[in-house]
Amino acid sequence: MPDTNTPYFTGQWWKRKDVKRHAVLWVILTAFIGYVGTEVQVRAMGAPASETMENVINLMRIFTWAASPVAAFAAAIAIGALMGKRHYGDNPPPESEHAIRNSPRAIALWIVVSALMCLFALVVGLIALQKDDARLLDAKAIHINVVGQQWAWNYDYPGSAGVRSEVLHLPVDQPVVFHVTSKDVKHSFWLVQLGVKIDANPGQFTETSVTPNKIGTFDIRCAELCGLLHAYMQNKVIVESKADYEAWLASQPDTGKTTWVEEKAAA
Ligand SMILES: [Cu+2]
Repeated sequence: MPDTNTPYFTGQWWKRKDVKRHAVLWVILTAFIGYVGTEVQVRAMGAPASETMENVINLMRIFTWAASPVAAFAAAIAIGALMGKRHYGDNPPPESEHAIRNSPRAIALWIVVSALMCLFALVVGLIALQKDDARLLDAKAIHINVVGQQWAWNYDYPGSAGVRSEVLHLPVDQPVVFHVTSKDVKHSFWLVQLGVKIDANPGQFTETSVTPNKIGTFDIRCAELCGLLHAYMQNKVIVESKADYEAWLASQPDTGKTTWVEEKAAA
């Protein structure tokens, strides 16, 4: 017969040793998962070069810190169970019928908290998406065609009568709309520090936009496994002053090429 004076039976579950152990683990793991999921990742991606990327980082911080207690709770139970006293036998230990498991209050709290967290993520996410869509309609934006192929990106510039480059040039503080497609398989166009990533699908155009706000050289990568040399499908974007951008555009040979899509339509 178990001792019914222990916290297992008096309803004072918070006094239980294993509950305390799990609580400590929970706090430590929340901090660890939150920190790795935000600061370590943010640092690996480099300083943001657009407001879009600043928003991405903010969203990442909010979502990760909101989710890390949940992930940490499951991890704390898994790790805590390994650390605790083992129970051997065919039947559950007598103390397994405890207050939390059968408490309607605990179950209701858990359901309400998770539902609120899902709702929060949905609303914040929809607001962020809506901001991106608004930029696509900016009348001042310049439009650049982006074509992915195994294993490089090509850019066609507007109003340039056929300037095509492999390194992307952009004027600073100027909204840009990218029309992205692929010549062969699926790729994903990723401007790392500008916070833009969108699929490049063959036979289809996807649109995305950004306003770079920092002069410098930033990374472009393919973010969709697209074949043998996928890992090498990376290049640079040079964000420069409007004058430098226009000088560069004027210095490029006029290939007379139309955009790849127009080429295909003409063939
Ligand atoms: Cu790829």
